[in-house]
Amino acid sequence: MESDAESRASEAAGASSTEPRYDCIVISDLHLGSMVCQAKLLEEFLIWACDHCRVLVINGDIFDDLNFKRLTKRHFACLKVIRRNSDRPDMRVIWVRGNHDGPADIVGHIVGVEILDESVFDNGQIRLLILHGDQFDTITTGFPLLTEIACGLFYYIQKVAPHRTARWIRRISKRFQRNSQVIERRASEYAASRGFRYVTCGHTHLPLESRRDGILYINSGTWTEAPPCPFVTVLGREIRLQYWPLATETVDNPSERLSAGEAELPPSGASPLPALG
Ligand SMILES: [Mn+2]
Repeated sequence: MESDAESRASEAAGASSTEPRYDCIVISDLHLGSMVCQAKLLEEFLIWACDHCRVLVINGDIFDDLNFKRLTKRHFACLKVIRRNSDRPDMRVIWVRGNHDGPADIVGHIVGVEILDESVFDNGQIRLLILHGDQFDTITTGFPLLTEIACGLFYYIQKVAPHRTARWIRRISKRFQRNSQVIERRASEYAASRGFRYVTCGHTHLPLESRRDGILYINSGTWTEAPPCPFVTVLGREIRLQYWPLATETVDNPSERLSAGEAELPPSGASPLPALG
């Protein structure tokens, strides 16, 4: 029998039969094991994504930490979708580590798949550098314990008292937005130094598309905040930041799509709340 997620995903796929099969889809910051992970939506998205791309890249912070006791049934369901699509001849799943996952070799060993520090996607038209982005973060690399404490606190606040503390969160969010700009700048510089014109990171939890000195930077945000949840698609020479659930008007009017480099704002209702990478 079809699960709820499967039937919702096939509904979405049916509604979007004009959706192409993407060359590559990138998502990041799933944070499986955390109580703010949008696991139900993620499972539905993964089922759809596995049928709509040739390469699926999970760009870090797959897990919230290596305490797998925190994974719920729904979190395991997401892993199951990935695993059951991992051996297909027509699709590849690539795992890139994030700061919450721990070292690539350790988490790779536990999960039983190869986990990379960075990855390159190349369809002959777009060469995309894919890495989590914590490498460029002076806060998390400089103060790991502080980051961990603040992260726990932030999740708690989002879960327990999201409205009462909204003002405080907005105030501290300004600081993280600045951090997001640091990562955008340093990732773009790094990509340029390696001869790339396209780079995607996660880590900041703030979806973003920017162009700097001819480098297109896309941050794929997170799946720990209120939907719609962001993901990056590559098709031919077009690279885009999109949101799940898919906006039907985008599907109905493919000609209205933005081409690479044009900023696309999240649909109204998208939470601008950042979280700690
Ligand atoms: Mn993260």
